[in-house]
Amino acid sequence: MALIPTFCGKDCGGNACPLQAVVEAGRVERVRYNPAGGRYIRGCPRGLALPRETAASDRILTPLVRTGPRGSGAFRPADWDEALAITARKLGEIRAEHGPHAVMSFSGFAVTGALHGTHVLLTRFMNLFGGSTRLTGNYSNAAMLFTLPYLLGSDWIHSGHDAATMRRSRMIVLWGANVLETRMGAEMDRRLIDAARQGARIVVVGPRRSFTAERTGAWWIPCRPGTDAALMLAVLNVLSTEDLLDRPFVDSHCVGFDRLERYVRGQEGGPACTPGWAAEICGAPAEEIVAFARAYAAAKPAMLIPGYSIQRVFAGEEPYRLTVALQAATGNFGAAGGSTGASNRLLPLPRVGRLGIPPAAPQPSLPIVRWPDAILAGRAGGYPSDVRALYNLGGNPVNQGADITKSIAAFAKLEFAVSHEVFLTPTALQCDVLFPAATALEKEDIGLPWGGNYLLYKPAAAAPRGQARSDYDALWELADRLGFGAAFSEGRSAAAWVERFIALSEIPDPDAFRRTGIYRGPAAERVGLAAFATDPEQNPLDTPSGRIEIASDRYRRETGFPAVPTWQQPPAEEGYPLRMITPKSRHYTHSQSNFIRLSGRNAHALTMHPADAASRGIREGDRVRVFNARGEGRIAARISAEVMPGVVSLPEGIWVSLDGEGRDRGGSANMFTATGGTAPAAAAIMHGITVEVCPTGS
Ligand SMILES: Nc1nc2c(c(=O)[nH]1)N[C@H]1C(S)=C(S)[C@@H](COP(=O)(O)OP(=O)(O)OC[C@H]3O[C@@H](n4cnc5c(=O)[nH]c(N)nc54)[C@H](O)[C@@H]3O)O[C@H]1N2
Ligand SMILES: Nc1nc2c(c(=O)[nH]1)N[C@H]1C(S)=C(S)[C@@H](COP(=O)(O)OP(=O)(O)OC[C@H]3O[C@@H](n4cnc5c(=O)[nH]c(N)nc54)[C@H](O)[C@@H]3O)O[C@H]1N2
Ligand SMILES: [Mo]
Repeated sequence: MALIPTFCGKDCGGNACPLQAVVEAGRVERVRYNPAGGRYIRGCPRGLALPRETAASDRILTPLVRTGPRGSGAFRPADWDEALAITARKLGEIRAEHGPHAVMSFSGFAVTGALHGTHVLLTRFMNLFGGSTRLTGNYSNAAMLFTLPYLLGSDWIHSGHDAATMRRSRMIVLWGANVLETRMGAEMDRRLIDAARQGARIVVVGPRRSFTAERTGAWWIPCRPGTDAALMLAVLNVLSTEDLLDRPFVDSHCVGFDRLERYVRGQEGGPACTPGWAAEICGAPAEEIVAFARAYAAAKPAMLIPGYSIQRVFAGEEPYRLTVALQAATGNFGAAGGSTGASNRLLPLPRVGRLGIPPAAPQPSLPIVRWPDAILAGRAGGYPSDVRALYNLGGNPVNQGADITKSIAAFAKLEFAVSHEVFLTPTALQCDVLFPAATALEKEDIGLPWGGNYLLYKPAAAAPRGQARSDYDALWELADRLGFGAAFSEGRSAAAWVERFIALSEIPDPDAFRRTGIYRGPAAERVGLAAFATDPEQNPLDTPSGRIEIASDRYRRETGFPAVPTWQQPPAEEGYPLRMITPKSRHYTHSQSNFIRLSGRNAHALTMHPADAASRGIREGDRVRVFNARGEGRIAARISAEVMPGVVSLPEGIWVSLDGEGRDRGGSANMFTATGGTAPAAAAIMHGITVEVCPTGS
């Protein structure tokens, strides 16, 4: 028996958590937590399921070539030679006839790591191919990425907070963050539980009393999906009118806070953002908003951890701008035990080499949420290119992008589509060629955590099953056939790259790193933008004013939206009175749900409030019809007051399974989402979706 350090390397909220594979006779018998991570840097049950993914009976084990209509599932096995030859020929022909930009590059984020990270691998490949139509942003946090530079300048990339500092927090506000399920770093969950035990007050704001709220005994402040900006503005109103603001901090660190204050007091033409005003919009009682504002102002330091959920809604830019304003208003910005109000992820990792992306000539690009529209409408519809082929690496865009019906129509228009996959996913079913991908346990790599001061190492715990190959090896072979293999690989095997990345790193003892699987960076308890917070004169931010730009005229000029964050009412849709949220499930990573079996209380279901169920004649366990203008699905109902009235919750990630009428029987959330995105960031909208639910048969 051998114990081998490993990690998942998935875009799962942890991204690199120390695990250990128990290997017998070349087979991974099981995976357990790697004790080298200590008390806090821990894996989660999803990591323990890695052997199930690798050993799954429905894994793709040979290259496949489509023989029936797209989506039919008719494929024949092929050998690598043939599958590579078909792909090289098709891509080569399309490039010769229409130019490289006729290929859309869906460089997904499903796999992370210094070498095998799918986003970098495919971007590197396509840039050497001559370019492609690129998809910008991501489904996770595109509104955050858009707004933070206006507030914090280029310093935004250091605006994270370290989970280790939670022990100093007297209050931890999880605003739309469900970290006991989404993790947001391998350390967050245990640190949060410990902080709660030591007396930090935990507050959860959102449309459902989440598992995190339940487990930490949190104060749950209900807030309807997509209405966080109203609630935040009301908190600022109370802080301003009750003189609870940290004025010295605001005066020395912010510009434009006075304009925001005038706005929340109703001195800019709009209504005053009073607790009563916000209560009508967000559903939290006015007295509770007042009580929260007072408690938040009194508890110093207070950490505010925003979930990405709050910006994956209509006008999601605004709440994200306001989380930063709240942390500044209370003087918690950049304090130990406080935070900047931005993502916890934004702190530097220890230095290590990683695969690079060679430059490319300017290429057409568009926001990722609109990929189906770009294929369907092309240049005639105002998109930058006419796409004929799609290369997908590390994504399941049909299931995970918005509007599945439209996504399938987009695939129908393609001449050629190729994926590297482990399973026959809804996207894979639409492809012409599938390359069998090696799994996390079958690859050597260096793990780059989601906000953490450490690095992980894993050797391959087992040889790839069947004919599976790592994405790196497969792309190298394909690059060879297209004439740029040497540029793609720089002559290095996967093992040689990992060796080089370690040589380029700050790791003093590579042998220990390889043996234990972990290297910890030296500085403990890092605080994002602490130097600026301590002395803004000496350490100004890289913004035009050197301060936090609470009001940004540049934002107004460049986007046409107000300089200060404001409340923007999401549009209602006649006939669809319920608001759907589509949170992450604790049990699986996005659509990597097929090899996880859930039953009983954990089974996939649509959760609705007892009042909404009763008024529709729906009982616990009934299969219900869920629909809106974009699609329809059937799914079991779960009835619980853990969601607010008017809200239904459907975990994202279950595979779509269409019947002959185009209705889903699987329970996939993206039957209902739309591809338009937010404005101005064009970020995905995946919460607060308007739907109606009724019993089947009606
Ligand atoms: N288990 C698991 N964890 C993951 C992932 C996974 O696939 N599985 N994926 C990872 C990835 S890639 C990402 S980007 C992150 C995303 O992390 P988040 O975006 O933070 O995750 P969500 O589950 O979408 O939202 C968190 C919670 O916000 C609440 N919520 C929904 N809408 C609203 C709203 O409008 N306002 C407020 N206040 N709350 C709302 C929901 O109750 C939900 O549980 O998660 C990471 N963590
Ligand atoms: N409704 C709704 N939709 C959402 C979200 C939501 O909250 N609600 N969340 C969004 C977010 S934040 C994100 S990040 C996206 C995630 O969307 P995706 O990244 O598309 O989702 P995944 O299911 O994690 O991964 C895609 C595929 O990668 C495959 N894969 C696994 N390992 C490997 C490998 O080693 N090599 C290769 N080539 N493939 C591999 C898996 O089998 C899986 O099919 O989903 C978004 N979609
Ligand atoms: Mo994400």
